[in-house]
Amino acid sequence: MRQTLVIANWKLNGNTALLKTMAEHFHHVDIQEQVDVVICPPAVYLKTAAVLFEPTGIKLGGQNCSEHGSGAFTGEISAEMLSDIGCSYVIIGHSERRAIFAESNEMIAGKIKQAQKGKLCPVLCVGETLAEREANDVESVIREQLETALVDADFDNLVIAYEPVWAIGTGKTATPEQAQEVHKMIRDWVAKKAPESAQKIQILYGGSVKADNASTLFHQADIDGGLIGGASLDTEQFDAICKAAK
Ligand code: G2H
Repeated sequence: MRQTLVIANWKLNGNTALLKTMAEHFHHVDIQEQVDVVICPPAVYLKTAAVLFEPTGIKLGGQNCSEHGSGAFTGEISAEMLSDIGCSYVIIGHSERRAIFAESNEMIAGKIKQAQKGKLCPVLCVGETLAEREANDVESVIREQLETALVDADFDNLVIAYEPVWAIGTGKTATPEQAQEVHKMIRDWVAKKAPESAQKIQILYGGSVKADNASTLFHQADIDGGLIGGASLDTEQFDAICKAAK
């Protein structure tokens, strides 16, 4: 039985006040028994978050890390640094990083390697655009993203997030059936690469998950939780999503 995992991706949002409100709320609400919860605020808030969330059992993650370990790479943050300040996870290859910051599958492969070397669990994001879905290319696009990013990866220390690009921040969500179909395809792919890991690996759905659609999505056979953007900035809504994962 896989543990359900809910990850908040704050993106370029939030502040100390929101961290305090969230931490205070989750200090009183016991959601940790059946659901693992991770919050990924902007990197500058991680140290404060580590102190505030310590009593809640909620874990922390970075939204990105460098494909390099150290050196002259101004502005970069390494996986080891994230680990050093208390992170357990790091999101890698989010579609916004791929599209806006031109991250290639090869760069993403380097980041996965650094994350695992730095003792973080990478959350690899994959997903197709609307044009790719309409051209019936979903399977080949996702297979290519998985194949290139996960060369030599440790499948026992990895989370995969399926995020159809057309559903991100648009209010459009994949139907539970559409999402389940892709999740099963991803799990079948893992089964071929690392048979012992296929039933253990957590595969999350992301893309306009809200309190009112979370439960149906999370109860699909191969959906093990969610990567939540916009709705994770609202304490009550995020709490409802975590409860839907129970
Ligand atoms: C997809 C998701 C979180 P949102 O990017 O990664 O964002 O829930 O706002 O669609």
